[in-house]
Amino acid sequence: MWDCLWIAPRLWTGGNSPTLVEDAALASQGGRIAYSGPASELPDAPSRLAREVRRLAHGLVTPGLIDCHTHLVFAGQRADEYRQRLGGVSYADIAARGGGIAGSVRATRAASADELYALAAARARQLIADGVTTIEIKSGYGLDLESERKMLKVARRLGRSLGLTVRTTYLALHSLPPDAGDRAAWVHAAVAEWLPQLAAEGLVDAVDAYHEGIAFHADEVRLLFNAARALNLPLRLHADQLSDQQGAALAAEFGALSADHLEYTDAAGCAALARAGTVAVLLPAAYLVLKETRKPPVAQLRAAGAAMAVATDLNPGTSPLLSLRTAMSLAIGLFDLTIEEALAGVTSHAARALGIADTHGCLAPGRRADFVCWDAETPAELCYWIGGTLAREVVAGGNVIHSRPEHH
Ligand code: DI6
Ligand code: FE
Repeated sequence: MWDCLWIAPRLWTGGNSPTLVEDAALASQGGRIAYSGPASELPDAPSRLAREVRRLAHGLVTPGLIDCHTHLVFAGQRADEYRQRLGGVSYADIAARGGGIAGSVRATRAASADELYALAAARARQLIADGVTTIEIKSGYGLDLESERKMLKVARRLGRSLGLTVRTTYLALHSLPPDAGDRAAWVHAAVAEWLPQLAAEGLVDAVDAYHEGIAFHADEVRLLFNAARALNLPLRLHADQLSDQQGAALAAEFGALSADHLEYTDAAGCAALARAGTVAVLLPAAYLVLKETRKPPVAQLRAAGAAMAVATDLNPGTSPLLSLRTAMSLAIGLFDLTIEEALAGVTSHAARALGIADTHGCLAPGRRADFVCWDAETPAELCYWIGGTLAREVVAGGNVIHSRPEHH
């Protein structure tokens, strides 16, 4: 007997050959998908197949959405810097004056774990309420062992208590903290001391660095990547966002899961990503908020055959975006992604970017039962409607983790 059988007018499978199934059925058993396909091909009457049968009168079922790049655990906000930037002060100037990431580090260090959890849970619930069932969460606003651990523990707790999949990333090299002292000694501590400890505590699913002129250089990123490799941890990289640092090529050289941003990546970098199977993660809200003019080379990535994902980059400085569907709309409107690319970018390609493509990102038997019932007729509507809440019911691991209150 299956745990639950959902009958829906339409189901979009996602995956390598996405299919739109009319008069569909989806069964879950033990948190995994037991059946996905036409209701007419079910082996028996629904009531004999499952303990519970749920019939949706209208709407569309898709895989749960995957936000593969967020910094959603932090305290405080930086709306004052937003105002300064609108007045013409640059992001780099604000950072040089001790604002920017350093401001979020001060607030995050000062917050208790419970305070940090409450703030982060409120943000995660907003993502979930519009269809997200998997979130990658980076540390990087702690920048000392104790505060990085606090952030990563909060991320793990979010996964446990909200019922969704959380993949943690130790963003070891985000910004040199004001109290760092000697730069090389601080980098050594973050890479050679804190990383193995946090990994041994089971808090690290991957590592990341902010590779940028105003942040960390290639030599420092290499130290981190080699240390992570020795621990068998996957890699990701903030690459070529504000300047061409040859970051995509560096990520590809190390076989990173993803290279993210990529505004300044050149043709060779695009080809390297494709060859290495490193996913190109596009973050259009950061581009919008910083009023960037240089766009990521989407046509070259496409031509090279690189997989593209789309994420919110939810963070207090450059991307205070609380809707993954809006990131899809922005990726289409600003970066010329197709609707199909945007859909793959928050499902199967996002799963690849997190190294969980075997279990997440499409509605095929054996995968985790993560899916969403939308007030929509077609998958295109997920990006066509900008913002709002279209998700009626959000299911993760076979459990309903969000139901939209109905208004009459
Ligand atoms: N990701 C980051 O880590 C930086 N930009 C980005 O897209 C900085 C985030 C911040 O300003 O807090
Ligand atoms: Fe980021």
